Amino acid sequence: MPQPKVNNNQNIQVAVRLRPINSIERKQGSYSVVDSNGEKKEVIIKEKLGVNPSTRTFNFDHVFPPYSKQIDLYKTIVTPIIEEVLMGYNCTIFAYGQTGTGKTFTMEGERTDDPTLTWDDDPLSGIIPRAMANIFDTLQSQEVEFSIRVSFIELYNEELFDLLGSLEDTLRLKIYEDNARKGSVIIQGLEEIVVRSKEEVYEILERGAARRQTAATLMNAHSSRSHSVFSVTIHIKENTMDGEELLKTGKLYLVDLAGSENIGRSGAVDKRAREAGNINQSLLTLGRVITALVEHAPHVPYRESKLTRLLQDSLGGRTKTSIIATISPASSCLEETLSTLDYAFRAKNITNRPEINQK
Ligand code: ADP
Ligand code: ZZD
Repeated sequence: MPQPKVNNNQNIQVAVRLRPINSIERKQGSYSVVDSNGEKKEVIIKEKLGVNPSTRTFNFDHVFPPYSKQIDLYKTIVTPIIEEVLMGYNCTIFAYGQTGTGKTFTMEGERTDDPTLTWDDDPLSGIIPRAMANIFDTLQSQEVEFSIRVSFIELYNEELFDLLGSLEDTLRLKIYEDNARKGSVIIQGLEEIVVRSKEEVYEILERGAARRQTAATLMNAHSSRSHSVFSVTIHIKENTMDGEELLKTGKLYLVDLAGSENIGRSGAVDKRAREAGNINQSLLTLGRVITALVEHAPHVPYRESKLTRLLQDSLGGRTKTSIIATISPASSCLEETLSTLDYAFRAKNITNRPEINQK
């Protein structure tokens, strides 16, 4: 008899992180128009001030107020995701928001200017280094065989660059459909680095960050227009109680998206940006894919950009997906903040059907 299918559908989880107002914004006469309540998971926007004030409240799966620490965001959002990756799920975390709101601060973090601090106890380190340390610490404490590979790519102007590849290569990569696995792609020539211990992590990250810096200078590229995708693939061989071998594969994508400032509230490209030729095909297509999924449209335009081809499975597929939307409290950013919140709120309606990769 056919088994009744268990419902393992899961919506995309959406968190919002509000950064502190900074001295530049203060100096320019900006004031805070955003309040947040971490406990109630609310973001409150003061749309109109003065005698007739009005506010708008948005609810999310998690809300991180201005002085939330990197470790708190990590524990709340990422720790459970690492457990799922180690169970054999594919998981993706996107950072979405206007340039300058903290996407890179959240995904990568920064180094504290204190030579006595090592990378793995730097309070400013972000999701990528913490996830790598967390994965090694967890697996090394278990009696399992495992291997870990990472890749780090940058997508700029619909071209892929390998941030961990050998320097002689031109570094431009091509994507192909993977005929063996529907909805996934193969990036030809992509360097996947085997990481054998926690001690090897930092020099790999350093190499990626340095390479990106070089690429930005060479191409005159603004990092605000590029997407970066860090991936970790984990293979685990486990012996079950009854002496069987269990092979699990988990994959984690950590995606720092291009600045969302040219995408209007309707999801269309802002007219000025279009005229200036600043159309980010991948970011635009991501918005269209989200719209199609939310509206249950018959056709989802995954194939219209590199980013959505690469991350197709994270959007309506079998991956567990989370979005961290980053916003500024400044009055000067109000329009963009509302646009980011609308976008993020809509994405909560996307359902994925996560499946474990296990043999
Ligand atoms: P984005 O990647 O969105 O363009 P960044 O991560 O580069 O933004 O952040 C812009 C600036 O704001 C940086 O100087 C960063 O240190 C600071 N910043 C961002 N988020 C926070 C935060 N939550 N707390 C403190 N400083 C932050
Ligand atoms: N956000 C910094 C890198 C940048 O834009 O260059 S911070 C983290 C993830 C991926 C790559 C680099 C890092 C980063 C770092 C900084 C300097 C040298 C190597 C790595 C970092 C920050 C804190 C802890 C570990 C790594």
